[in-house]
Amino acid sequence: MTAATRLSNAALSRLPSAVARPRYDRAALRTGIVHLGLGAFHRAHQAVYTEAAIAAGDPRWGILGASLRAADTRDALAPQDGLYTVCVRDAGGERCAVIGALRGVVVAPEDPQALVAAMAAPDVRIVSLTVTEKGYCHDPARGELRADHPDIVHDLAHPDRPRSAPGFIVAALARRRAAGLPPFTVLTCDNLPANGETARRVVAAFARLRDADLGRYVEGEVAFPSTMVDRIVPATTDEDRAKIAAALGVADAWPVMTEPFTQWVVEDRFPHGRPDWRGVEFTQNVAPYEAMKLRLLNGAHSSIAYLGCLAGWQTVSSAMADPDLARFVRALMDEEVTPTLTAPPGFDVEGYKRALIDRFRNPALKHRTAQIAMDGTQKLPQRLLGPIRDRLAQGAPIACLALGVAAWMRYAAGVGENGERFEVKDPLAAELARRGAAAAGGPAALTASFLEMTSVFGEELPRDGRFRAAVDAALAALTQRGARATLAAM
Ligand code: CS2
Repeated sequence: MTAATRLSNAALSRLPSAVARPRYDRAALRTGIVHLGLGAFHRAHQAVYTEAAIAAGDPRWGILGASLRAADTRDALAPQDGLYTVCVRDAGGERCAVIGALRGVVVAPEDPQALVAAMAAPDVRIVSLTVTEKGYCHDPARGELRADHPDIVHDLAHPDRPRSAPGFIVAALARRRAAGLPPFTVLTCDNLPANGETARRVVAAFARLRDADLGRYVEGEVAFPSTMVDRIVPATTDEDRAKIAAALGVADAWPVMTEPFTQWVVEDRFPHGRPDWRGVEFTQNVAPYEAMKLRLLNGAHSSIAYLGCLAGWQTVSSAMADPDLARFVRALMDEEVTPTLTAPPGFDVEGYKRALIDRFRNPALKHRTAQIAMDGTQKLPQRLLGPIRDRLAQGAPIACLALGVAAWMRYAAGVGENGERFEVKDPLAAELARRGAAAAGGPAALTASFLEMTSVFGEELPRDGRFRAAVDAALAALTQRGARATLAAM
């Protein structure tokens, strides 16, 4: 890609008229938000809402993005002045918009102190996060910070050169406090239960480990509103890049592809101000929205992902084209998950589920099952095990939920139905591989070994005979008959 053919400020005026673009003065933007974990999801979701608030006339909310690991996003976006395309797709076609809210990208490991300094700048009012479940360095079953997590151990030893999200947040808050500046609001946008409260718990725990007074400051002075975020954003492919280049007439090294649907429910607690986000549902209680989304959408997603990887369905829409899988998803939602939910007041749960099924069927998205399958140890507790606990407390059956758990076990053991090897991406991948190999004796041995992972399953659930029996039965069926025949027989 040569510079002349690249998306940039200079190229904006030459874009085809159908492509939306920033019409405001980008040079007048200030940085009001620092976002940790600048992945495709943030760029297709929160940044789009913020772009609209800026376009409506408020230049205070430009975004500085930070990558906590890799340099690839910065390398793609810096040569194009931080501009990138959001492409919204469904069966009816696609619409492109170039987003201008991103003012720059920093790669934290290259210069951690520069990121801390940027977060401590007076104009910054919000530090938002999409660092994925594992970015909280916590024990997913209990939701508590792991003081023995390697990044936390590192950050306690080097508080001014952190690696982890809690490490950066606390370093910047300490710096602001010392400078007499108000704290920023910490806005988590990850798919965690009670995500604001969880973020507060791990950040405050880390601060306390640094010093008790700092811990009290975080607990007393910093706001951590909860959010429910929703938009399906598959990983961008080279084919997508080629299509976007054709639509724009210039190359975008990292456009993001998404669906028409978007939802953001936010607890309205921003003591230091926030953008006038339109289309966001502000509420005092995010919990019912979040349970609904985590259990219906993400719980179904993970089940589809593991069953799909086993059965050879590479995308969610191709899996949903199988009538047995589609029936299973409906049964999972209707019979087992819905009875565990308390819908938000006035909310149409039936309509929500119908829309979800349509979203899963969107043939234009090509959302890969292997992408959703990653990090299962961090996702299972809130997506499948929470509803299983509620069902067991109601004395109700869990066959569908247990099949999702068993499919994860079969997948996480690393070998597919035709002997193919899965590349299991998970922070606990080494332990999963060890347990998978040691349990070669059969499904019962595999269940027994995986259920020893208390950071995933907790202490109580593995002792529940009903849970063990349901997972054992599902895993035996998957092992003997395969995923497709198991679904057909359900
Ligand atoms: C998916 C989510 O990859 C995954 O685990 O379940 O990223 C999902 O697409 C989003 O939460 C949708 O809002």
